[in-house]
Amino acid sequence: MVRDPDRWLTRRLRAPLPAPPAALRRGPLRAGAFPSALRSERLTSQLGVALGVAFGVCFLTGLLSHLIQHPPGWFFWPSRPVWLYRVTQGLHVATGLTCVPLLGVKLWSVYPRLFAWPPLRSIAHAAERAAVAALVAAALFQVVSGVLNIARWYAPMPFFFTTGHYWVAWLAIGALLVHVGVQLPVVRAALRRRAAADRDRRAAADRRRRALLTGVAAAAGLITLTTAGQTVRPLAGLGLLAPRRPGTGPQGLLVNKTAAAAGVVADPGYRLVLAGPAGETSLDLEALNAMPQHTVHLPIACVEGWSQGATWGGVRLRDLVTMAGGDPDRATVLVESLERRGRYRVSTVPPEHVRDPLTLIALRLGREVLHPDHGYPARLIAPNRPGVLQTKWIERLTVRTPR
Ligand SMILES: Nc1nc2c(c(=O)[nH]1)N[C@H]1C(S)=C(S)[C@@H](COP(=O)(O)O)O[C@H]1N2
Ligand SMILES: [Mo]
Repeated sequence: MVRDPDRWLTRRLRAPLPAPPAALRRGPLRAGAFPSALRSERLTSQLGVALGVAFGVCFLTGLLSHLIQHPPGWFFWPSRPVWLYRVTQGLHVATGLTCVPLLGVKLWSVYPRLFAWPPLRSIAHAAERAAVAALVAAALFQVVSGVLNIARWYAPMPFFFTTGHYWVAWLAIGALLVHVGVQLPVVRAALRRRAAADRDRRAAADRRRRALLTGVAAAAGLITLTTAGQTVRPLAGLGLLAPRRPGTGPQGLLVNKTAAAAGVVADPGYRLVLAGPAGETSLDLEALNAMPQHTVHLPIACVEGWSQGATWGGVRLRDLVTMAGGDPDRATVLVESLERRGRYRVSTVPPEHVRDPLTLIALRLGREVLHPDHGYPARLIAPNRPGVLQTKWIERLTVRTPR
């Protein structure tokens, strides 16, 4: 009978495993195969803290974006301030891209451990290594898939980006929390340590470590700047991992999907179908233009990190809800596009956005009629809403008022 199962298990897990034959100890497995004095627990710890912060912010802002696009019953996302999503999603993409150099150097600082000898000291050691492997794989997956998505290069991804990126984020954050739990004592000791011995050698190594960290910070800063360049015009000339240039595209505004790509062609007989408690009607462009017109200045804030403000003109969604016999303060509106296929042809506008007087069915950009690529004849533009939910080429609005 086992007296103390806890200690028994610990002893079992920590019991040394037989070492593999020493003859296998060649190449990178040799003792002293990685002589760089630049690698240290201190460097790895500092990079780890920076990476942890960037990853944490990236995870939270990403989760927020996911919740806005797939809101569960308890979730509430306000329509004001109008720029909030622009900021949170900009942060998501910027912190994600910052992880590229941080992760690269951090992996460089620890990869000799891949060749630790013996490879598996005990069952506990094997479990630790497996957990680190899962973390590294998940983190690399997130960074690589995110960069590919920004570049809109889907060929290397044999899965739907959003779903893969979302679920692996949970894997990564779980593995990260375990990793932090295991490494926290090591990190704290490494960050505090100031051994008196070997002062000169340490000073030289410290200088090089600082130079390396400065390089990493500069790379991270440059990437962040160029990401911000997707939103902040004066920085738009730069562009590293962030390929979009604000101000380009028809009517000076970026386009994610063109009318041609969506298979939408202008139809002179266009009518907007409006369905609600009062039944179904349809409005042609003349009727829409005869309604009270409003002008708003609102950004398109794409999930991929670019955003750009523009002046839109058109009809308030709440006026259309009233016309359909719905309650403009409580109704939800289903928006459907003329686009026949495509994941973003339908979106739901929740009550707080329907209610907001800034939410328009836009007919104009500036003083001009919408360009086909911006959603002609009519598109949705609402405050503080992800670009992917700003449905273009609207064919039908269905008003639903709760009982
Ligand atoms: N019907 C439809 N609407 C759509 C899309 C789409 O693919 N189909 N793309 C969305 C995305 S991802 C963005 S960022 C915005 C971009 O609007 P813009 O092209 O006018 O800048 O439109 C949104 N509206
Ligand atoms: Mo987008």
